[in-house]
Amino acid sequence: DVVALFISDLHLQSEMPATTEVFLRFLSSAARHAKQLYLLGDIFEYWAGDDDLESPFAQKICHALREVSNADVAVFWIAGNRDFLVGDVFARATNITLLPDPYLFEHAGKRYLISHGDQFCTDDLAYQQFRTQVRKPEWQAAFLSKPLVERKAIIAGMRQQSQQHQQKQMQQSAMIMDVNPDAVIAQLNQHQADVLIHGHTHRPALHQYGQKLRYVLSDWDRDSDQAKAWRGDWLALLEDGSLQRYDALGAPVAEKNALI
Ligand code: OKV
Ligand code: MN
Repeated sequence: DVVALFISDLHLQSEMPATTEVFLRFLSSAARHAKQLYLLGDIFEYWAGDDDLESPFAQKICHALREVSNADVAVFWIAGNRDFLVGDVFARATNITLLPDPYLFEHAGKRYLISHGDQFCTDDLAYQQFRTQVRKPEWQAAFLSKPLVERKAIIAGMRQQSQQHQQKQMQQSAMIMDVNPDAVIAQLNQHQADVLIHGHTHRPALHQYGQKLRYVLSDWDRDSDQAKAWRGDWLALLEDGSLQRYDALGAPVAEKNALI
């Protein structure tokens, strides 16, 4: 039996329907066999505010998430750096439970810490500064007081600037900086956690620090590059406390154990 499933970094947006279709299929099949489903951030490419729930795209996702919880699967959500403006209205509409980042739970005598993962990328100082600002309730209140079209224009501007910056710098991969191992170990120790599960870096792997493990989820983004090897993994927590990775087709994937 599957205790919980973990996914992240789907980067869903209406302009890129292929990934959305794969997600909807996942929600109506594999997700139903678990007691709990954890969405660990960047499910949306961006979320401008819960007043955007009326769009056909949002309605489709919202309805599909509701159907999962109607099928007796508890759905939990940790915000990513692209969908941190998901709020209580969205949570009520979808019947998901919003969790703080990081969030700790216990199963079979082990302690699991789950997170989006961007907080561990402490070497990216500019990004951490931006994160601190946009996570402030006052900043969010001011931003959400702007009209939806204006918020979308601001986000579009940021995305365009970020793309231009990447092109200029010719370092596409450097945008997603990896976690800082010291930051990871500090959090694991602080929470006395045995296992950390996170996304954000798009570098799926299993890392080991002494007795402690760090599972990194893959992204699901296929639309942006059809030639890219298909990823869309999910992690399953089993009754015995072990974690098994599955590929998009539901086949078990062996971990490449990257020892640090
Ligand atoms: C994504 C990263 C740029 C890292 C902004 C609300 C806000 C969404 C957004 C804007 C930025 C994503 C969506 C981008 C990731 C970067 C730079 C570094 C490390 C808001 C909702 F702020 F306006 F409220 N964003 N973009 N980075 O350009 O695609 O992950 S992005
Ligand atoms: Mn992210």
